[in-house]
Amino acid sequence: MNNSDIQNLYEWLTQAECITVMTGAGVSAESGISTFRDAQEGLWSKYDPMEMASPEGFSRDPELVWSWYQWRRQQVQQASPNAAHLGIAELQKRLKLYLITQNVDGLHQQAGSTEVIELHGHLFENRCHNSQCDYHESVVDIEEPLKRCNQCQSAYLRPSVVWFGESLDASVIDMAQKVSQQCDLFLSVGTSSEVYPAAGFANVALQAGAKLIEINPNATSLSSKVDLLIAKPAGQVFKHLMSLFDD
Ligand code: BJW
Repeated sequence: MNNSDIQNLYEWLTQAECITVMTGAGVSAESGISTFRDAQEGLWSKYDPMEMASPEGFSRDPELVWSWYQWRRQQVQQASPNAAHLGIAELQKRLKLYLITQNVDGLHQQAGSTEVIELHGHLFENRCHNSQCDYHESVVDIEEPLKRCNQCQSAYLRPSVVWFGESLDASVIDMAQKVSQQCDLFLSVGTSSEVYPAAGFANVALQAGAKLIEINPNATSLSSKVDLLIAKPAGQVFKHLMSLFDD
């Protein structure tokens, strides 16, 4: 690891007045949770996103999609926050830092982060697939089979996550937009920056004059625009970074 990159990261973070961090699946990779687009192990190398993460896919085969999400819930239930989740939570205690995540795994909250702006929903919540019905419930039993909604008695319950073609919660988008515009440092961690509107928030920050930093072992469409690129796994970077706060 290049020590001067981590030293720069430390200095920019501690000198910033307001920081916004955007995380994606890569921040949870070192906790053993699959990413989506990594070539070898990413979920989309084995599963078709339009079958597993779209309302049309769920309507075609609800049993298949439900069982895939139950499997993902098991994977997350066995995982713990890694040094990146823990480091971000610690930074939030010391600095003015907003956290936006595309992840649905809840590991940032487990690590101690608060007021997390969750763009794509929550894995451990179900909601009714009928958009006219407002039924929501927390997941208690991750082995429960697919079931119909108790409230409307007709549609199936589904994970309370945002699939392709579905709108994100308007208040959540507004909040993400606001904190991206406000910050003077935007840190992108472990996202391919391919999925919108999430991928657009770095550009919002850039246009508002913020510095951009990316932590990702692989190049993304954001990499050419950043002021500092740290091409290493996020857990390793945060472990090193947080040791500088102890000195
Ligand atoms: C590490 C690491 C380590 C590995 N350390 N790093 C504008 C332009 C073009 C298209 C659109 C647009 N606006 C909307 C769209 C359509 C669509 C979209 O963006 N499509 C693109 C793919 C082309 N967007 C939508 O449909 C969104 N809805 C919407 O905009 O509504 C209005 C609308 C609808 C229709 C048309 C137009 C407007 C909804 C998007 C919902 C995304 N849902 C998912 C599933 C969530 C539930 C679940 O978890 O199952 O969200 S898909 C999946 O992708 C998931 C993720 O949150 C999201 C982003 O993935 P992420 O986090 O970036 O993961 P990866 O795997 O891609 O990348 C991991 C990265 O980590 C890699 O770069 C690695 O290198 C790195 N890494 N190890 C650090 N240790």
